[in-house]
Amino acid sequence: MVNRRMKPILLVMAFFLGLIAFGNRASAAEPNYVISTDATYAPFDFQDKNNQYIGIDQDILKEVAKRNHFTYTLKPMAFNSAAQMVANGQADGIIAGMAITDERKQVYDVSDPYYNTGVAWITKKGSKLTSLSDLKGKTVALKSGTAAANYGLSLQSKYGFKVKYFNDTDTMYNDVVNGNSAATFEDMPVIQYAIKNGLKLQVQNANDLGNAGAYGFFVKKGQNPQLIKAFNSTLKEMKADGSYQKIVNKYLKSDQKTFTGSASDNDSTWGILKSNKKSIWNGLVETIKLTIFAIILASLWGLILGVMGVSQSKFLRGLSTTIIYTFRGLPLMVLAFFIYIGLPGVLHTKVPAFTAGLLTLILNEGAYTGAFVRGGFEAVNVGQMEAARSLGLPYGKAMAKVIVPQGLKIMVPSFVNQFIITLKDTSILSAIGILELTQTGTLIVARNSQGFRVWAIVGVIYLILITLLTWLSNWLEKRLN
Ligand code: ASN
Repeated sequence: MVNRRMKPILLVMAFFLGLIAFGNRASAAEPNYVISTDATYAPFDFQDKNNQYIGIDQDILKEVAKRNHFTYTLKPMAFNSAAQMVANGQADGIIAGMAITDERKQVYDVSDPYYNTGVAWITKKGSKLTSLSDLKGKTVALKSGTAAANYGLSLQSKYGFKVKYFNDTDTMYNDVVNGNSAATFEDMPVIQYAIKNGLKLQVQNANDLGNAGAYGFFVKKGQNPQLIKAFNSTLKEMKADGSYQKIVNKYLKSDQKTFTGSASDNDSTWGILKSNKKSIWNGLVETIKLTIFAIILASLWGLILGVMGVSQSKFLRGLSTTIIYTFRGLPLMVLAFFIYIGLPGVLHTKVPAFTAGLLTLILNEGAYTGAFVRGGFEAVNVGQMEAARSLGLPYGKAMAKVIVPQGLKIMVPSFVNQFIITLKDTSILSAIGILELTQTGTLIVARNSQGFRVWAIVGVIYLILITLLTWLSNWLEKRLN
């Protein structure tokens, strides 16, 4: 029975794995590079309402690619992960409002500077804190892995503040706006832009910025020197022919709040939904895709682990227990980072984010599934196996014909539960830059600062999805019984 049912599932599985493997191939005509970026770093790197990445960095990068005849695949994510992607060889280069520092020069090769920056310390608008010494005992919000965070940390012991880390600039800003953190450190051009677009924060050291420096385009040390050369020569040309200035003016001189800020979205929930429908739809599709693949493949993997767990072989039982123990014990995000950011550095291969995310889900959800499948088989009365064997059925046949069908029935509620958990767990994969629903929400909030409404919308969509999934599972459950 299982075999007959498994055949089409295996075929579908093979087809989709093929799609994943080949879907990311670029055309052979022009070289294709993987470039990572910070997903929410206006005015340098952010998304417009049509899901397109825009900003000073993005416009320059587009021009560099065009003039040097290459294409690129953009990987937008949290800055810290984006930088690690390059350090580990997962990405060929990074443009992310990334400051040129001596430490970074040890790990990366860097282009000529293209934009001046310096670190500001920032409080809520109208705050009574005006000197760094006022921060004693207070909490300061920092963004992981950034030059601004390092600058903040260098002042920590002198001024006696506590620190708290965030992955993206907007969540960090919000922590200060909401009064959870007293201050934050961020690059001047970035905070200036946010304030201009209505964020209720205030720079305290406008005339005395920390670590004055400049942004550059980075590649891993010793690799892709042609990209640095291309960037530098195009930057020079663009400065000479005025196109560089035009890009800067496009984002900084416009008086309208065209590119970010709540003014560009109608502030109502309906308005937000309407003006972001395309990106929300794309995020939803990605979440559904991940969930479906993960549910099918993790269930199969879990079944295999479960069958191994009750097999006659001590070795297989031990192997199953070890795999379940390991992958149930690892937090999902750690596993995702390990597969996406850690492994490629050692294996010298690039793993597409979707594949890494899917593999993470299969290993994690599969381990949970394996545990309850094993339990389900064990729950089928031992007498059943003995009876089947005494009727002359070999072990394999007895399993397939007697134990598995009964065990599966016991497991159905656990499967349904696991499907729902899998759907919710896809949101954790936003951390490796998969543009699913949660990451889509992050990007929209980065643009319109409407955290309450956007997260309410995203939450309701998840609830609808879970309701549909539950209905579907219940329907399947009835059919199986
Ligand atoms: N400005 C940051 C840095 O240089 C990068 C970023 O947050 N996108 O570290």
